[in-house]
Amino acid sequence: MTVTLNAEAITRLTERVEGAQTRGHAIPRLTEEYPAMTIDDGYAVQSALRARYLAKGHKLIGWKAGLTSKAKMIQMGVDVPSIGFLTDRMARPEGTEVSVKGLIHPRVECEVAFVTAKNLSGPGCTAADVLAATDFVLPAIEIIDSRFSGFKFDLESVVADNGSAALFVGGGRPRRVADLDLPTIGVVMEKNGEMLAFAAAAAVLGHPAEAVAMLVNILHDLGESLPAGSFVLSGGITEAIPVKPGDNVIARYQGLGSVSVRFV
Ligand code: 0L1
Ligand code: MG
Repeated sequence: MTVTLNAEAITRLTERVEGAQTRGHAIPRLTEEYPAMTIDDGYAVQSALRARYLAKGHKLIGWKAGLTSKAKMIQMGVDVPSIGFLTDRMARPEGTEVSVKGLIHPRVECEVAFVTAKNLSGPGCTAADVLAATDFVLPAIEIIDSRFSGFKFDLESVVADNGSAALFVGGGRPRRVADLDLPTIGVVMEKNGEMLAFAAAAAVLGHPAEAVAMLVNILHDLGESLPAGSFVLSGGITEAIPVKPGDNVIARYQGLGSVSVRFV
């Protein structure tokens, strides 16, 4: 870990990001004030943010891998994946209306979610370790919302903003990984009846379990591990699609069913 910011700067940035997340207002990239900020500084802010939410009673339920497909990396102009934490307050039930009130410029991503049955820890966690520790997988829609103006950011800032995590919806048909050829699963994203994106799950680092292994290894660098019973979003399979109130989104997963969300 190469944390260069002092404790005071980390606290200031954490309060700034928390304010933007909870009040739903856009802020400039953190690197505008701290141009020498490192990715580890971003994770130091993210960890402090997590501690603040947990102290307020939010429950940590899992983690998300972000920027794990070439489509996403190209869309956002970065070349390294990231991770962020997920809490109970971010979960929304499938088939209900999801309010975008309080979000700045939400976008949706279709992802494979993993639910783990065994603890996983790094270093050296592999996709095979992840598959052996997985209870089941299910389709999910992640609703991301960068708190940076114009959805323009750098990796340092987006890591501090918890990888743009906002809300997520799991659904479809949970399946055991042994019964699936996960990388070949096709996913189609429709908005208001129009097909906007499609890809195979292999778009996520060749295999979504690779993204979960990457996440476990980053957790190790942060002094953390992934406990059994965690819910993990493995990363957007296609690029992210903007949404607004009135939009209906459906993500159809071959062999895993579909997840739908109506935004209000
Ligand atoms: O889940 C994601 O891939 C989002 C990572 C952060 C970048 C973004 O906001 O698009
Ligand atoms: Mg995502």
